[in-house]
Amino acid sequence: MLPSHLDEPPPALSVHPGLEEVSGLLERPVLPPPVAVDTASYKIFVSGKSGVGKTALVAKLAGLEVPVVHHETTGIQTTVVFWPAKLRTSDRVVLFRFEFWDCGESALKKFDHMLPACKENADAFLFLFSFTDRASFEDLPGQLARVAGETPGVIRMVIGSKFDQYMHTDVPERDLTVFRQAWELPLLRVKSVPGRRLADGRTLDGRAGLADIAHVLNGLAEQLWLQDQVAAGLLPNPPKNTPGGKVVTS
Ligand SMILES: Nc1nc2c(ncn2[C@@H]2O[C@H](COP(=O)(O)OP(=O)(O)OP(=O)(O)O)[C@@H](O)[C@H]2O)c(=O)[nH]1
Ligand SMILES: [Mg+2]
Repeated sequence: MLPSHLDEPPPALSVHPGLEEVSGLLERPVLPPPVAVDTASYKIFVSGKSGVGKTALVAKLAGLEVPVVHHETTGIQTTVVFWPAKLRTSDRVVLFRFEFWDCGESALKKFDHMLPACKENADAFLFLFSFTDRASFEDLPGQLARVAGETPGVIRMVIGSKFDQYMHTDVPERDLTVFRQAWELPLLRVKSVPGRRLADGRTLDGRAGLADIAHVLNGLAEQLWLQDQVAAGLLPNPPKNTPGGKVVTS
């Protein structure tokens, strides 16, 4: 099954939303015994202005409660999310292990060692802006230069948060079009709002939560897998600035 947000299938990868597990650092989800699983681990740095929704997004990706009040993240917070995907070329299942690095913006500014620590050995950068904060959108080129300027090989994805507030947006579609044409980066939209509850009124409805975030984890898995295939010489290099050779939107 192909993710519905793709215009065309990525080579060699088919992602199955609906199988994700939230696990602690020392565990990993158990899949049925006949399924041979390889684990592919990646470090992902989540970058963006204070209040754009970095912590909320990571919580949402991990299937956890989303903080509704803004509490500045006081240092670096890491969260591990497992995401299984089945390769199209074989029946092999790859268990993607994403380690998200979320650092509060004020801590990043205050302590010089934070940014290098977050960037070190990162496989992907997520650049967040908020649809309700024009300055966070205008800050993107600066962020891209600061964070990814010296490491052009690292996957870069742009994420517009607070998409549920689109009616009140400060970032109209035409600006996104201009940005996409200039940067040719994958651009996704998210709404990190508290998820639907089950009948008991308390427990989060995991299936509904998945529908909100599957496109982000699928997009990441595709970009990272593609990069690994290129690095291993199994696929030709995509054109400059376009991991995957095209822009993915959702
Ligand atoms: N409506 C809505 N609110 C959101 C969304 N994402 C985040 N928020 C809210 O925005 C506020 C700030 O979100 P955080 O995730 O704490 O922001 P942050 O980027 O981690 O900020 P720092 O840790 O200070 O760098 C919180 O009140 C969140 O509930 C979203 O997609 N929609
Ligand atoms: Mg935070």
